[in-house]
Amino acid sequence: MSIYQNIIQSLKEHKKLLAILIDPEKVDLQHIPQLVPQIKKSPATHIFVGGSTFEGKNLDNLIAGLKSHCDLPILLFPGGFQQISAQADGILFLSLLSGRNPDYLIEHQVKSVPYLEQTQLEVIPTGYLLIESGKETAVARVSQTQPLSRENIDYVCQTAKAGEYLGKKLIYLEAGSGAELAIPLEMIRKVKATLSIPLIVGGGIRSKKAIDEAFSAGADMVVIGTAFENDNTFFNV
Ligand code: 1GP
Repeated sequence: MSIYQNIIQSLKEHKKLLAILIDPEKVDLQHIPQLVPQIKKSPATHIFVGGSTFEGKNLDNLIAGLKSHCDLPILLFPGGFQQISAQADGILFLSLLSGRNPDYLIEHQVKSVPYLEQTQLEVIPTGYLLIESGKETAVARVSQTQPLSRENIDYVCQTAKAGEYLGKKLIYLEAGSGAELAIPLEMIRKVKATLSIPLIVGGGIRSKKAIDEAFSAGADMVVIGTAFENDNTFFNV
């Protein structure tokens, strides 16, 4: 079964999904043997690998290291076309629908095709929506786009639905890594009600309570990066 079919199947069975995000700029290869047991002890169902500013160096080795110790599906979560590795299982093929920068709507995607064609990666079209979260985030800085307003939930719903109509298979509501404010629960609720495809929520979620609240509001998958990065035992206590 493909990774995407598995996600759909989990949702049918009312199972919630949790991805741990590994930023290759912050994890070195020697650290993997200590990191993986903590991932295995956690409730994670997926591993995402990527970052806004990473240039792709050592990505193959990092993913091969993760794979040799752990059998969770590994999905690339690329900040740019350089972040492609045949070692992963799939790729969230992101299009930054909240922004109006053609580079992140289509240019990186076009540039990535020759690299993707060298791999067997499962490509999952994903509408990526950056939402205002307090201070400027790395995604906004690197993509040179404005996040969508936290207040205008109707417009966020409209953007998410446009993504679904464009054929995206997932919608990702992103507050940004280390965001001051996570995605508002009311926004999760309304976007979920609008969509008939799975909803991923991430950015600024730093407690188990916040994870549960995001799930209860309607997130099908929650992404945890910084909280696990700062404390690898985050899920165990
Ligand atoms: C960032 O949504 C992810 O792209 C995770 O964010 O690092 O704040 O958990 P955090």
